[in-house]
Amino acid sequence: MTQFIKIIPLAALSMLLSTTSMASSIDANNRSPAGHLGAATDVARDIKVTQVDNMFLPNEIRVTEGETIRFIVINKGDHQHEMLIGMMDDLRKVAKQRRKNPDENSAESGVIRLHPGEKGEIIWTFDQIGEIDFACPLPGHFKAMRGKIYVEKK
Ligand SMILES: [Cu+2]
Repeated sequence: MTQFIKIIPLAALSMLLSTTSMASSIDANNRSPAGHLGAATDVARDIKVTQVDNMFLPNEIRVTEGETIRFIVINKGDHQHEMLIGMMDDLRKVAKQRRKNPDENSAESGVIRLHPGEKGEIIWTFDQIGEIDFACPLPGHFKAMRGKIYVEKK
């Protein structure tokens, strides 16, 4: 019986340790370090992003920690393009899905698909300092059509 009681705290400790080491990519609230979809009422400023074949202009953007941005995205290319905000691992996963099924309707948050000449927007809140990626995950575009968002200290 004594032995049984001793085992429990050890097991609990090892569970705690493994949880802590796994938590490096996702925070305690299960949120992506890239941020999350924001509310229109929180928008601090608009940033215009133009899509061409196959590039974003600009492809480097600076924002401040906690800031909510309305990205106004215009497709000036001759092909469909998407804009997806996230950590590179997540973008790669979506790009892989698009290779399997390019016409699949995007269910991911923070993604927009535009036909040539179309305009759309993504409202996004940046929670943490760091480097966030954005890209067009469509097949043949993903390697070239990328950009960086630098989230700086307030
Ligand atoms: Cu594209």
